[in-house]
Amino acid sequence: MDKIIRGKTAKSAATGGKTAKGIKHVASPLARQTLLDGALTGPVAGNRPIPLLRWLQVVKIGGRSIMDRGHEAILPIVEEIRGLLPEHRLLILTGAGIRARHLYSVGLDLGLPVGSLAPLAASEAGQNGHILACLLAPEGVSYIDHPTIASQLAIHLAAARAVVGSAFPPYHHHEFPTSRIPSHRADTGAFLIADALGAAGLTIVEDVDGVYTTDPNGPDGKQAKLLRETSFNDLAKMKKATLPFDRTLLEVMANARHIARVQVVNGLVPGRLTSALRGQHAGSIIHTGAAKS
Ligand code: GWN
Ligand code: ATP
Repeated sequence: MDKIIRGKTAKSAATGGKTAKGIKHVASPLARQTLLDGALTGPVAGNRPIPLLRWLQVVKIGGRSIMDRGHEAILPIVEEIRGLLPEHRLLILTGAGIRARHLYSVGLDLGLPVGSLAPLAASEAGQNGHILACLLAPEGVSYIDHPTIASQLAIHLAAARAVVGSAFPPYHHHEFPTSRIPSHRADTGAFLIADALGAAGLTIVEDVDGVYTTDPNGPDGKQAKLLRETSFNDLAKMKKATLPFDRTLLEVMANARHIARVQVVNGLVPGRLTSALRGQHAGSIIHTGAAKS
């Protein structure tokens, strides 16, 4: 007997009830269902998606913490990335840094809405990516734009061991209006793309040894304790504490499908990024919501 779905048989619900000969019906378990009822969509849409690029390592390079420091910080990390290329295939994503902070202050002073500020700041992340890609060009590394990351990443990584892109998500005028400063910035963007691709991992490169109980460079820095291992949940409970990444990263971590842990490492200390990509504990490991599934 056919299964009953809201008073109809499964067969008639899927076909819209039409049975006339010669009409080709496309059966779909979501046909004629509301997409708003999790109990109905869950069995169809709740499964873990296939990982598209499970061999990919995503590395986010801090805009303010690394790129803004110029050659003293950039050249050693470029050298370290060169050494990593034979071992890993990398999507290197850059943050926006100080130029975006300046843009925010000018834009906010003029009253620009958040959806106008988001692409302005994002373009600074792209510029940092172009800089990094130029330095890695001898190794065959190029900057690739957002649409290319979306649709042609695999072919580019078949031609080169790594590519560079902007870590900002392309939300633009769709940015959430919760804050006047775009809330989904480079760390959130790097996580979203890494999780969407089913990458092997995400490493966030900063200028501190990891996530501390409080900003180690802030007024209470002396009390700051390094959290070598923590979770998105525990960090979300630290409501007053600042973090070395966008707070929305914690929200997207909660709903992660693939990336079970993120490691935050100090890019000013040679070897930390290499250790992290080799699976070693080199900074702060943050467990995400995907860890339990
Ligand atoms: O310009 O450096 O991509 O990869 O968010 O949008 O503001 O754009 O508005 O493919 O689409 O400035 O032009 O710029 O950084 O984001 O890119 O060089 O439409 O390759 O044209 O999603 O790079 O840029 O800034 O990333 O983060 O032309 Mo740039 Mo960014 Mo390039 Mo991209 Mo935005 Mo495109 Mo886009 Mo816009
Ligand atoms: P972007 O890529 O967005 O330009 P970034 O990731 O390079 O930025 P910041 O956003 O400035 O850099 O984050 C790194 C800084 O965060 C550190 O230098 C540190 O002073 C600060 N910070 C704030 N709270 C913490 C915390 N709880 N633990 C560690 N660092 C913290």
